[in-house]
Amino acid sequence: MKQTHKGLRELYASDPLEADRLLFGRQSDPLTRRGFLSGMGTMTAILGAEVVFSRFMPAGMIPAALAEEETAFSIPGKHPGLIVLNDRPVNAETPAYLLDDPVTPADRLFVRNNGIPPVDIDLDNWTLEIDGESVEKPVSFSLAELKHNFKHYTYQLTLECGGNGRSEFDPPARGNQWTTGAVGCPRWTGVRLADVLKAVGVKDHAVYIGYYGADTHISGNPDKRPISRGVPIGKAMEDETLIAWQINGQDLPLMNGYPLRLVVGGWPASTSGKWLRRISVRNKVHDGPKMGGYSYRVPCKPVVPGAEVAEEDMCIIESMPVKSLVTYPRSGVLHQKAEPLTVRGHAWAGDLAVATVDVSIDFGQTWRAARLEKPANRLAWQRFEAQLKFPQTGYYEVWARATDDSGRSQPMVVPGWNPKGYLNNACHRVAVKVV
Ligand SMILES: Nc1nc2c(c(=O)[nH]1)N[C@H]1C(S)=C(S)[C@@H](COP(=O)(O)O)O[C@H]1N2
Ligand SMILES: [Mo]
Repeated sequence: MKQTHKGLRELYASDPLEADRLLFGRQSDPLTRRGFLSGMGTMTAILGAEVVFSRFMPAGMIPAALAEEETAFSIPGKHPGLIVLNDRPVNAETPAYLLDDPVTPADRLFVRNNGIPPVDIDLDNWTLEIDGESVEKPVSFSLAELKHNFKHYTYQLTLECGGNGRSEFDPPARGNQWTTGAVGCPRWTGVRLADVLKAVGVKDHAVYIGYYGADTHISGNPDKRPISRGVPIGKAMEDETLIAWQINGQDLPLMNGYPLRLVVGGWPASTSGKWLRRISVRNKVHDGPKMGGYSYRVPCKPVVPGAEVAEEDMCIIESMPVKSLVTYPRSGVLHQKAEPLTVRGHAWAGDLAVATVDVSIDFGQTWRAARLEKPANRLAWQRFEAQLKFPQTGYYEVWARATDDSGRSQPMVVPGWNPKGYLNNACHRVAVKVV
């Protein structure tokens, strides 16, 4: 929890009123905190409870629960075991051992916010606008219309942040220091983006879609958007690309985009817009915030670690690369030598399927094939399992390596350095002490 609250404590030390504004999510009278009373601010979300007497709390004073380094707190609707990497904005990842379920429970799905989530969501007046240069005529749907007018589909879809694994890059890349836990694969229910776009009428020259959410910029500037990304029209029109309102049969958690979000399986999760209010069908590559520069883009050609790369030599990340995660046993486990050890986890490969998963207990000298299940549907992760025997007592590492159906495997070491630390699909390793 050490790094967890650092940003927040620093901010309270340097600019307490600004910290208040960011965390409580609205402007207030600095003396009375009036204005914090209604709605759910980020602070409420972080503390997991409303600050009942917030009106009496001196302005600019950090809540004790956050000031104390070791105090455990969790994000409402989220498993307390998630590791909070940043509280400004809220970002939290899931330890590998908590991702063991074949279908990720909603409370275990990571959270990646670029801005401040919306407060006071009014479902009756929530609309989704479809507009842009490449629609016949802009159309607005209420939530009820969206749910009523189109057929519902449920798919299990892998959502992985493009920056998952960033913490391993050297030289280090700035941004959330994700280890392995910015990934999950719940079952999503919604309507096909393609059905909605076809109903609205898309022109032939459509190139890209871009989303707009109801979250606000971390600076508090209402004219700035935290993020607005998208995908080429071909990906948008795939059967599995959903406008979803449910995870595993329940409303989306607020932090995962309630009440409506895009889900684009297999692509960087930054394309899956949360708190979805608007989709623009563009006649060019979408140009919203975090589409250009170094955001979610990597050098088009490999570069030397630490190199300066010109913006025009950066390319947008599309399908995510093949990857796997050992979710059982938990790293650091003690294991009895006489017993075989069951190792299991998931493997996924962006737009592709996983063909094989191999495991090693001797630092990659020898590998053996794990049993690999078929995905529940296209773009869902696949379960693998292997029984391992250990020749003698001692320290081992179990390594897992997946290969996609085009023949590409995960690298053993951190792959292609890039300025912002995306696409680290190196093999996952867990420590096992055999006694
Ligand atoms: N409106 C909006 N959509 C967003 C984001 C955001 O900050 N705002 N973050 C994106 C990024 S970078 C990721 S990795 C995923 C994270 O989804 P999750 O928080 O549900 O796990 O949401 C994406 N969609
Ligand atoms: Mo992300």
